Amino acid sequence: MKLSVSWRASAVAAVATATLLTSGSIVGAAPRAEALAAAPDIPVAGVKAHLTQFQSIATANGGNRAHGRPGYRASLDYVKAKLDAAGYTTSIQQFTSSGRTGYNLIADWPGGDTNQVLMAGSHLDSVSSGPGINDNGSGSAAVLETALAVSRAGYHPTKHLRFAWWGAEELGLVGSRYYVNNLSSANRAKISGYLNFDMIGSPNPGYFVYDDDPAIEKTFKDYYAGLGVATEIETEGDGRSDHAPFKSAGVPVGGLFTGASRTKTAAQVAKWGGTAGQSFDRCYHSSCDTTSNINDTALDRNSDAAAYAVWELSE
Ligand code: DTR
Ligand code: CA
Ligand code: ZN
Ligand code: ZN
Repeated sequence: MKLSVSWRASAVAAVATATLLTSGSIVGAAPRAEALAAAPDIPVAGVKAHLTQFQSIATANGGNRAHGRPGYRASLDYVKAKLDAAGYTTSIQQFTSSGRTGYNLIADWPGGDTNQVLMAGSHLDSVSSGPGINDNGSGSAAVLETALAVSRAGYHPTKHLRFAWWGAEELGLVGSRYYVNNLSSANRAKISGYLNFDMIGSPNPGYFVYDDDPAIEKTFKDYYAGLGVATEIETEGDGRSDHAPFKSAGVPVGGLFTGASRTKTAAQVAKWGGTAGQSFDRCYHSSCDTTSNINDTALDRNSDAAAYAVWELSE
């Protein structure tokens, strides 16, 4: 669903009115007017343009963007160039896994209190069997477009913003674990939260919210409540993505997920549409995980939710 400006204005007005009418805390879920008003709509066309680039990179490099293969480093170089041009301070963290060199890309937005760092990230690597457009071009493209939206808006929140694209997640959360393990305890303590986006455009989508940190969970659920879209708690992957090393280190984490190889139930179809008895993503870890393996509505909604959470949690 394309969120028009009028939708946002009326939503802000509604929240403001509700505040006036109740003159107390609003019971139930409603996005905070300030954050809703501030967070920009993320153009899904911009997110899809990054997916097209990832697809081209995979096609030109043996059909994948896997750890240790040329397609991964080419994907990282693409993302880095966009961020450098947008004014980010970028750094590449190198590591070795399974005898091959891997890389994390870290992008810091200048400004904010560096004692309170809000992070958002996604793994950039695919499996070796395919281009990995939903898994996880979708999360990588959404995080990139959110970072570019921060730059376009000239947004300078209270907290310091840091974005990350992880290597070798498919080998076992290798890049994100390497990053967390190499933080000093002092620097680890400065991270106020980590938001993870891994598979957020599945073709037969569900809308799942991580239930790790209550405040982050509420932020995402409030956003979806504002859209009138039901969510479920993410249960398929506790510990199965890059939020896990941060959680193990005591960092508050959260994130969004649209489903992988589990099948969608009839009850879920009733609230989300799609096809019952079919996987959320039939091309999970397969060669068919291409740009045609994306649900644009899910990608759009989750990209907007990512931006809303970054604005809301960095004030
Ligand atoms: N580990 C992810 C896929 C995955 C499976 N369950 C979840 C839950 C939450 C996030 C991601 C996942 C991968 O294959 O990259
Ligand atoms: Ca959008
Ligand atoms: Zn995967
Ligand atoms: Zn993944």
